[in-house]
Amino acid sequence: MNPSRDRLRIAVQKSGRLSEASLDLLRRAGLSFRASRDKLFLYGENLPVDVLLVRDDDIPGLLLEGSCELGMVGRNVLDEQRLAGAGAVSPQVCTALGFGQCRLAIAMPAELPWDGPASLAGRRIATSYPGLLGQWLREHGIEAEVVVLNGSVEIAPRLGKAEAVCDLVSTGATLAANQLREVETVLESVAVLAQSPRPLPPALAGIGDSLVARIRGVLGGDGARLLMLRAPRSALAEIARLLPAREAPSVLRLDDAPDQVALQALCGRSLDWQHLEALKRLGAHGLMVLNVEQVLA
Ligand code: PRT
Ligand code: ZN
Repeated sequence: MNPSRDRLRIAVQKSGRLSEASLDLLRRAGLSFRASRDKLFLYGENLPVDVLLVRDDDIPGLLLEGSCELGMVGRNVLDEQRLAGAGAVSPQVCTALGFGQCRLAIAMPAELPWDGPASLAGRRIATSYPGLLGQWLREHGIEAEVVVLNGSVEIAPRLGKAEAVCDLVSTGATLAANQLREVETVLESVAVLAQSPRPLPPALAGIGDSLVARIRGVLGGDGARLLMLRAPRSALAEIARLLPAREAPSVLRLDDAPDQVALQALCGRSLDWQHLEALKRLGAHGLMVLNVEQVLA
């Protein structure tokens, strides 16, 4: 950690599955940036925040050593490195980010018998995640040989290197193309916003809090809708009961119609046509639904 630093650093994947969504989230949190000539940094233009572009595997280490205060990385990478690390400290998860969903799963060639986890006993399992797989095997009391590979795990059975694999899966197409059958889930993963376990220097703490709050705000707005309507005052209680609202609606008095009110309610993504029709039946009119861009709690 450099105590003289007055700009916060956030690490994101330089080029890969998480890159675009990570940068998009930062833009939606209000950060605008320009690239450095060597393309390793994005300089924040309107906030004292710089984006470090790195391999995803480097992000937990950068957070641990304090070279970056925040990072966006798959839970799979974070948990694997936590298990591999000897130290007690590890980066803290601030929030899940809603992209990069996948699962670390065990798969076997379709022709091999599967009768539950015990079928893996004595087998060789190829993986890039020895820490997570090892933990799962211990939890299930299974002795198997873990074969560590850094890539192309799914072809290990065909090469005779292993009888099973433990790899990331999203659609399952890669497993199917290699005639592998998914049998167990070791970890459900998603990209997360992680924070360095080191205390932030005072100059950076406020910036960090504000960036995390903004990111939470963007995520909180995801799928949220603002419902606006007018209704008879007498129907208010029933309307409030029906709304899939996140909090109590705001009710405004109308000077020109004392028996009517205007109502605003922040609703989740479950607000649908059935709700609107039911509200109309209760006497609501002038209904409007707007998508919410940001929420700052
Ligand atoms: O270069 P760098 O080290 O930064 O990138 P990388 O190649 O290590 O990572 P990358 O970009 O492939 O993945 C980054 C992160 O995206 C992972 O750590 C996961 O958190 C997340 N993620 C989400 C995935 C997948 N989905 C995924 N499907 N990571 C990898 N895969 C691979 C999987 O390994 C397998 O080869 O996609 C294949 C399976 O996909 P399906 O759709 O056929 O099931
Ligand atoms: Zn990687």
